Amino acid sequence: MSRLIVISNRVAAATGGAAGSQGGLAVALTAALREYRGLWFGWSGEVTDEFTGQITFHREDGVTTATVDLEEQDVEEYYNGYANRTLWPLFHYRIDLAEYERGFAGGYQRTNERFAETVTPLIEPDDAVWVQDYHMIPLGAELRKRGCRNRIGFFLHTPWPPRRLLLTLPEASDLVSTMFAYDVIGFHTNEWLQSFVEFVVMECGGSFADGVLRLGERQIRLIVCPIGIDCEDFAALARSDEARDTCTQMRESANGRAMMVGVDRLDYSKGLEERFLGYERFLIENPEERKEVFLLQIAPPSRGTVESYQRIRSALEGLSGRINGAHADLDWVPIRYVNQGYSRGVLAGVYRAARMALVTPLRDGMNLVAKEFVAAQDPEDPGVLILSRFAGAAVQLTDALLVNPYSAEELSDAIRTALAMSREERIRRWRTMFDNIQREDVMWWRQRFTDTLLSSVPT
Ligand code: GDG
Repeated sequence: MSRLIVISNRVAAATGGAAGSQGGLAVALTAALREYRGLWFGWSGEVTDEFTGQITFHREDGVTTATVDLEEQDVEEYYNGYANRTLWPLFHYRIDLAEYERGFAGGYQRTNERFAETVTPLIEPDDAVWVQDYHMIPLGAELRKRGCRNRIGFFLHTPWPPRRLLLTLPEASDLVSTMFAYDVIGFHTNEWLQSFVEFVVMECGGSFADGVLRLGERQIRLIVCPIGIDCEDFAALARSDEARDTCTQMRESANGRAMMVGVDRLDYSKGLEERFLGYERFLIENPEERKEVFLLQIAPPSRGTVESYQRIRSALEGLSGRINGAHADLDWVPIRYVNQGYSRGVLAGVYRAARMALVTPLRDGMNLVAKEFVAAQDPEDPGVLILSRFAGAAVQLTDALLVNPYSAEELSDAIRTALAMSREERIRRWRTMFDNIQREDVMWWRQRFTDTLLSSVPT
């Protein structure tokens, strides 16, 4: 049987697979690596004076990781630059925030070449290679240049932008052409897949039929493969002592009020400002109900060295301060805005204590928080999920209250609907969503991808 080589920007530590310590993605990929053997390769997160390509191996619990340090300039141009200041905003439809710098593009290419050069000797002839995400789009082509004839798959965790937006990237066609080195490419939704197809057909002269995209001699199998969570483990975590204690503590501090919860990396794609404004609208439109609710927003900072992230952080501090200043009373504050991360057990308890979740990204590849919230609910008395139509998760979770996150009115209406929803309706909606999350969990996701990859014909 083939070994599996997973390649991603960062490598998660293999810490035994308990849902309490690892995210779902790490659980799924380490499980896959245990099954197929193989290894997980990526950046160590460390900076070195001069790139040497020296690999640090680590073996734990049946999983081998191989990491490499990068130079400061690589981190600036490849990671903080092209990945987080060019591709991330562009792929989330934010061309107003995207920075198109030749230096970033060059650094991205160079670093991908370095990754390819370093990992090539680790790849054996029968291995299947699975590259993850927008940091590493040209990696497959770089591996091919170095003689790699293995099956190589690529999975994109973000949306794929519409053709006309992608055209704002000067090197878009070249970047997309490199993707023909892959045998299989997976997207969370058909919408992202179709945008990719449209670009290749209209801009590169490719053709598409029966899930296969062709360009010249090359062909790629495209699949829709929505990522899931470790549903059973997360539901069990929500019944753990840590989660129960958190749930009790949150309910006591809510003092009979309905808690709404948001949990997001502090990122402009997550729609936090619009969420706060929608909630404020609810407070203004429903003066009799406003002191019956409060919003707990957990938003651990991310990518803090990038200016657009510093701006969103200060914008949110200003907005939450203004809303609290305008509406708070002696015994009530409308928004509890928390800028730190918590353990997954605590998060599970917070989700379970909440009457509703506000998951309202402006654009999101999938959104795992929506699924975690559903998995953590008490089946006898579940909370309501308010979910953006523009998250990939909305395709599967059609029984959420789906909203346009840009519309403060829709958000306000959805909060009112959620508060008034009968227990029967909450249970009915929750059941359908939970069944989906249980069926199409993270193991299902990686199985669907690796099955497709392993059944593809090697180059
Ligand atoms: C990308 C795509 C796609 C958050 N706060 C804490 C914490 N988290 C965890 C959540 C969840 C994860 O981080 C966030 O996942 P999302 O899917 O919501 O968003 P991204 O980070 O943007 O992920 C996204 C995903 O990749 C997978 O393909 O769904 O669309 O953008 O698991 O629980 N975890 C802990 N403490 C926190 O305070 N422990």
